[in-house]
Amino acid sequence: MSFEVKAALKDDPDNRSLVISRIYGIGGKEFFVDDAEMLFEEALEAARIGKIKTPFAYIGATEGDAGYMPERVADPLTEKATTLNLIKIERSEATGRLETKGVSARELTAMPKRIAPGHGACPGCGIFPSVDQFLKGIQGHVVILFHTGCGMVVTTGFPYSAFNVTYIHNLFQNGAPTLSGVVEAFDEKKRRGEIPADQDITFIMVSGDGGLDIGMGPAIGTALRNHSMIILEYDNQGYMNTGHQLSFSTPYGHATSTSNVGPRQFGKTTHHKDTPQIMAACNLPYIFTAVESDYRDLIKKAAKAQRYTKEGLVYGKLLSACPLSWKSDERMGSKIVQAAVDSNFFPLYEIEHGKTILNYNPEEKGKKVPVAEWLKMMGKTKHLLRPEYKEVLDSLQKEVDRRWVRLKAKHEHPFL
Ligand SMILES: Cc1ncc(C[n+]2csc(CCOP(=O)(O)OP(=O)(O)O)c2C)c(N)n1
Ligand code: SF4
Repeated sequence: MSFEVKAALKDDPDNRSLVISRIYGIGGKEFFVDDAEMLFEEALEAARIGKIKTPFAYIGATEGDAGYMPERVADPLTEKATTLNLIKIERSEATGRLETKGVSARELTAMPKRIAPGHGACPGCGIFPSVDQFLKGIQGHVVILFHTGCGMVVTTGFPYSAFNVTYIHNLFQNGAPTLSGVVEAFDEKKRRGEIPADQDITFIMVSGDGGLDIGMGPAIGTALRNHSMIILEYDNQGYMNTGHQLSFSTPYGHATSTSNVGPRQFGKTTHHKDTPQIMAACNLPYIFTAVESDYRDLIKKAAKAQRYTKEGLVYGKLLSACPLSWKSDERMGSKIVQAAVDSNFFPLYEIEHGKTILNYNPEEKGKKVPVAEWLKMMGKTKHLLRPEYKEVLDSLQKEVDRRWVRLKAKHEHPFL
């Protein structure tokens, strides 16, 4: 702002005003009345002596120790340590789809954790079990970019980081463009011979559902350019990091801090955004949904996702428990996401080269439950079971049924 002020003043060449630049509030630093008074005193002093002693400075910032080096607490993971080659992937001649073999949870415990334990997530948070399972299916070097959000905040408390691999953080509008730029730089370096041509790195962007509201446009731009990377969304149905506000993925009737329940409100007033179908419309080579309660399915999809990056962008969505906002028992996360699957709210499916495949049909397994069975497990939706909210519950059930029938039709019909 001070540049703008200076530019406006100096538009008149005879204007001799002095301008003092001060930055305050950076990094959440408080700005007090005393600080404002001090600013006025500096300005008066400059006017009195006709010059500025310090034209530019930060208020409240403490000068750091230039020689400070945080203690190294872990060695970065090597390509060798993370290449287990346990999962076999082959393209089926009959279906043209990739088939996986060898997804053994026991054997895959040998995969070193790319995200170390000991971060600051709430007990029962679904982000890390889900992302960790996903990473078990990914071989070799990875570069991970996290959008802002709980997943990023709880892993990166200065001066430490929970990442044992190369990690980038960027904001919602910039995550997908940043990582796609890194992918391009990597390819260019290979082309120039600065990196061995056979070197592989898998590039993964992790975002919350809020990050894929605010960052939807850039994610679609990345789909248009079809960069070789994975966009992995953990959907906890709200903007948790900033205080549990609703996102577009928050389902109809669910209570959040901005979709309340009371005499005039019944929770969120619109149905949830169907992000996998948006990404499907972008014609990506591979799209999937998964949950931690079906870890075998999740890991298998990770292995396929890695293989499909050879053809371009992959998008995957994980439904991820948030006991704090869902107002649920922290031990129940896995059961709640499974109930979301069994009620057909969150169907497990993949889309390979435009063909939709349902991976699990609760109706055929005799596991199908009404959405109410899922909703009763969370405090944020318990009101929907009361008679006065019957219309809201019915509307959610109807929408879930409608989307399920449409998905089943896509599964069954070769042209849908
Ligand atoms: C452009 C922009 N708008 C708003 C914010 C503030 N902000 C930080 S985290 C966050 C919520 C992120 O929600 P989500 O992506 O769902 O992740 P979660 O916190 O649920 O893990 C918001 C709105 C921001 N950092 N940048
Ligand atoms: S608020 Fe929710 S998403 Fe955030 S760390 Fe806690 S449980 Fe995880």
